[in-house]
Amino acid sequence: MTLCDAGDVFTIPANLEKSFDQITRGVSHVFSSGALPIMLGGDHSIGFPCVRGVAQCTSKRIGIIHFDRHIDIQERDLDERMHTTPWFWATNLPNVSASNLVQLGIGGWQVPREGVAEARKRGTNVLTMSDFEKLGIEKTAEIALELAWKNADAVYLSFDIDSVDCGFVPGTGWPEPGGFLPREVLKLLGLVVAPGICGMEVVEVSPPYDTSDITSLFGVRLVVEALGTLVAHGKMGAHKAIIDKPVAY
Ligand SMILES: [Mn+2]
Repeated sequence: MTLCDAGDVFTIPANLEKSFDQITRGVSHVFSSGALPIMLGGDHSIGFPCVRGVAQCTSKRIGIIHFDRHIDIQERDLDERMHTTPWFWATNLPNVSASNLVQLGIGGWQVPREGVAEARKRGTNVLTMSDFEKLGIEKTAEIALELAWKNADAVYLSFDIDSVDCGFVPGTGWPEPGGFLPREVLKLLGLVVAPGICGMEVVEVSPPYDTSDITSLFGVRLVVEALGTLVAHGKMGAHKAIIDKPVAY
């Protein structure tokens, strides 16, 4: 495969809305070229503009598989569309249905009631860490794929690093004890990526909080696992089939 580091999107961190517009432009530019966009956050607020960047290049329906300890679907937080809100806005997009949003590993100690109420109202698919423990890796992947791909044409992958137990990923803003273990989440990730993805983000990695770069290394490992899986299953480039709309800048 040919890899290209497209560099940083030029954002204004103090202006979320302007940053969102910049991120959407960057992602749609990469996606519409036929390349598979992989975004390294940044906090989880980028989930909305990243999905929007892909979604505006296609008339097809997009599902989302979301690894996180947090539900991230309340409308606003401190009056802003910040990192607790991306799926409220992403599932408002015309071709991104909440019924195709699958949220894996939910149940950390920072899951606000507004978000839980919104997820219930919209009918997103939540598999908590307890569900995962009962179901096991293969069954969880099977359910996630069935729901994310139901009447959808492509699936976007969002991976919040805090879905992993904080003992393995200290470099994050919301460290959560009791999350996925590295080996099991790498296997789960590979299983859900196997049928193909139309984009991927790894968010909430915060190098200033990290120790010996272990969180960054795990983030890289997630990307490598996804890319290797796409190649192994002949799905690298398959996302190009859904590009059917010109992008307006
Ligand atoms: Mn999170």
